Amino acid sequence: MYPDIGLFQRYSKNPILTPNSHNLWESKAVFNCTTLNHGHQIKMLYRAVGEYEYYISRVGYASSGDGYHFERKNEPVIDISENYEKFGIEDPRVTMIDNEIFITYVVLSDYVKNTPRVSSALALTKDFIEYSKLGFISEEFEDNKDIVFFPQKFTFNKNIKNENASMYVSLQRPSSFIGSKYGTESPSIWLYKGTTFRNMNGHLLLMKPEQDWECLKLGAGPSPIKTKKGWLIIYHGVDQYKVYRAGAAVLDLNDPSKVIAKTTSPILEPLEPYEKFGDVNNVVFPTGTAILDGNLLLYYGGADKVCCVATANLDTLLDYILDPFSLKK
Ligand code: BMA
Repeated sequence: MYPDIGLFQRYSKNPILTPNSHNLWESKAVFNCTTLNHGHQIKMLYRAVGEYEYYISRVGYASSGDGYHFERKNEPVIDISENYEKFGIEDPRVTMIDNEIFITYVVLSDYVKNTPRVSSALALTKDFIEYSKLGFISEEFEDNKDIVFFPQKFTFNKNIKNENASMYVSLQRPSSFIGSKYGTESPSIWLYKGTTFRNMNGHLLLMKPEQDWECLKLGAGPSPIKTKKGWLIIYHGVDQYKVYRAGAAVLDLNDPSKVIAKTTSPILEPLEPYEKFGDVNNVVFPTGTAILDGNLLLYYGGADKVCCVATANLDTLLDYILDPFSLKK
């Protein structure tokens, strides 16, 4: 347990979503929720499990007018329809790029010797009603999870005057990029660039585990948030006992391959019963954000069972990441 730095206030009525026994598909667990907000209107996608025999996940939808009270749809909105996702659709992440809503998610295509073959896929929507599935965005069976896109394209070399110079940028967690050749001994967060989202071949190591609480692996959480001080990144770190905590970093606004600062202590860790006890104990898994009236609402899965929210003042959070002593000043 780390000293509570008091940055985030958990919502007193957490969890905000719990399993719904009336709908089989979401009767056992609802967690790892991702969000998009326009003012106080918040759209949410969440991972749902309805049985433990195969532990197959689907994606449900909920919406809110205040960030805390959500109304859910009775049917999953992204259900299993393709062969490559037949053992589940997990951990969606939403981002809006040029008026198109990108949804990345993890797909389980098969099991080999009880181990799932995992990749990441992409779906697009304009309205959270119709969704089109675009297939894999990682190598097939690459075990590349936690893919989130930046909400805008970047022009890295301003001298190149062609429209292809504008690039999609994403954070990814390719589990096989480890060893001396890769510069990291544990699965880490890599920054990928590409002129199309299917062709993101340019990659570099962005953040690797540095602290005990993140020593096993790191993975990006919600889509990066553009702020005056840089791109705000919230990620999960896993320790040797498989406790999941949230950390944060700030990246350069024009060149997100530059890490300006990264927290040494977690910003949120499992402390409440709904974070400590569930289908997987001791998990805080951040996947969504909303900015309301200068506050950052952080949505996260608690113990792979429920959806929760905690709030921090955005400026205080940024100041803390850039200078951890700012809280005490
Ligand atoms: C990760 C993902 C998440 C899950 C977490 C903790 O690998 O599977 O969906 O919340 O583990 O179990």
